Amino acid sequence: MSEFKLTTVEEFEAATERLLETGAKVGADAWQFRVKNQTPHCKFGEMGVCCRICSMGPCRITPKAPRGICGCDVHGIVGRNFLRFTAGGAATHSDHGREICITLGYAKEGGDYQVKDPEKLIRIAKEWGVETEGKDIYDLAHEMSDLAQEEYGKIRGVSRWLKRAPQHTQDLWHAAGIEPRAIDREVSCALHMTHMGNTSKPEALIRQALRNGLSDGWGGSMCGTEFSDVLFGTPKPIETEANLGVMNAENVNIVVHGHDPSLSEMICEVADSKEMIDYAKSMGAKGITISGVCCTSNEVAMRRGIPMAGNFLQQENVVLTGACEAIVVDVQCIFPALGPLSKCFHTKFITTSPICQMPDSEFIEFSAGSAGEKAKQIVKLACENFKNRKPELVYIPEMKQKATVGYSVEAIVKTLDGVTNSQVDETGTTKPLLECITSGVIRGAVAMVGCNNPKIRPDSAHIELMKKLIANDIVIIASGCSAQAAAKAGLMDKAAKDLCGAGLKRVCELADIPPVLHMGSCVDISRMLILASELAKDSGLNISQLPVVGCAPEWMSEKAVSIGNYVVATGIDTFLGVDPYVSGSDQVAGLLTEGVRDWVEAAYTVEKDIDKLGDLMIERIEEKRSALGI
Ligand code: BF8
Ligand code: SF4
Repeated sequence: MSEFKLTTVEEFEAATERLLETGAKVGADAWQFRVKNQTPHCKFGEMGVCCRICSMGPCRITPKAPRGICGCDVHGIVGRNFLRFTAGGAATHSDHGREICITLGYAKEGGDYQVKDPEKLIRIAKEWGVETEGKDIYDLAHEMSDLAQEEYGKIRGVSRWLKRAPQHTQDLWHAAGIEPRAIDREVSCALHMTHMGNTSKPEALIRQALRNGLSDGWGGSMCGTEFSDVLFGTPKPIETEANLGVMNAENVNIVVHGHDPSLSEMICEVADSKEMIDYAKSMGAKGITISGVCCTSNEVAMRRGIPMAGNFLQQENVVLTGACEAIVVDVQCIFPALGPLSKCFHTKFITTSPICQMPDSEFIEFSAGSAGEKAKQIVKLACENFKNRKPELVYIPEMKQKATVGYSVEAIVKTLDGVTNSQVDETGTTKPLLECITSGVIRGAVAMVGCNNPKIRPDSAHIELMKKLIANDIVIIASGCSAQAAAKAGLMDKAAKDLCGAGLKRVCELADIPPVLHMGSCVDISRMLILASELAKDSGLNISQLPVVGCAPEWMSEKAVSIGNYVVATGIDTFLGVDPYVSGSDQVAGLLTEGVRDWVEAAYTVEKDIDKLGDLMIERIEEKRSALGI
């Protein structure tokens, strides 16, 4: 048996260095160089004290200039900026969710898109009070597609998904006046509130930030996750691999990047056909390798075992291998840098969405109605590009790790229930997991999420924190680029159990799971909300009492702030390694780190010292255990 060893951040960096050498030969730029030109960053921006929402400004708050021209103080400016940041993230996740709801409307028997999980569709329909008896599954899919899209603009009531939360949580939201209404309305309302001459009271701005976050997590993102499962299947544990070594020098390499699985699913489907594999062979390749970057990668890894080439700050690296025939992107987290970079190589940079158009890309518009045909066009183009590869520029770092991914809530419940109950029951509960927690075999759980950010040595915070937490018998549930950092390091290999404390190691052995569970993309953080809700309901506790915290140590995007807000608003303390541009206002920072606790029983902690961040999480988990007397 070969000995298991994690891949270190130093090894990641050595591979990147080698790739940057290739880049230097062809005059390629990279984020490592651009970051030098952009630092030190503007202090006003970092503190959140610059306002440019009207053309009397920009106004910057200093001790000598304590108010903007309109008279707004620093707290109003910082609070407005924070709310706008949230609205950007909530809109982005939710619009992705809407696209999935629209795609559901195109599902048909034998079509490009089909209902792969009819049971889940029926379950959601029943939850929403829709008659399912005797109904054709595709008629039901179309009816649900309409209803889900209506969630974005309904004229009365609150999000349908809120009912999934424990009653206590729903009561808190009601009392705090933060139950999200129509999904689009909360984004509009946030932009309205932050227009010149509207709200400048921090408390009102932060309340709306939570509400807008909730419209994402318990609205748009939940639509995205749930209906993606209906269309593409609910993830189950599946083996895959991660890191650049998953690319194959002898094959046509297509890298899918972005977030919306509608495109990547179709590319995978088409690339798997004999017709396309033969076509690749006719172009001199041995076959086709699809790999992924960012959340699109998480989506297809969870459902198809498609390997993960890397996460956010590794997106340029895939092109620098010189072996990428096409990088095909849908939406979000895509570096505009890929345009000019692809021009230094033979790589085709293919944009596909009107939402994400970039210079120096080839735009092949993708839509649910013509999905199969467009996917075929893209895969063919990549195959034809194989002959343009410059062999002298090809270098793929031999670096990859095995990973078991696909831990949806359904899969976690089934896996753990299977260990304790000899008769696996389809409607299992979270009770076995709760027993592990209450007995102390597992001390608690951390939801590790979010991005990379050059402000933090890439992946180091994710990996170091995970190692520390699992050694302390804390199980990790990961998503987004955090999940990919774990997979690249080897923490999603079942053999990583040897790095755990004795309790968690035992659970990993009995349940045959890795200590870091891959729960999907960033919209899939809605799965974490459901898991927390189920744990609370099954234990009779409030979510805020569970020894569970959230953590985004390397976050960078507006989406991450929206996520942070809905995780906190759901009653889960959230730990950040990067400041959300609020240090300029003690009132706003105070609300976020303490004040909101009065409304939702949880708050943020911001700590840039990553080791300390880990200690603080462990401390919080132990505090919650003591409060419960466990
Ligand atoms: O939505 S973790 S860098 S890829 S924003 Fe983007 Fe951040 Fe990665 Fe997915 Ni989420
Ligand atoms: Fe300045 Fe007020 Fe205009 Fe902001 S809204 S730019 S603080 S005048």
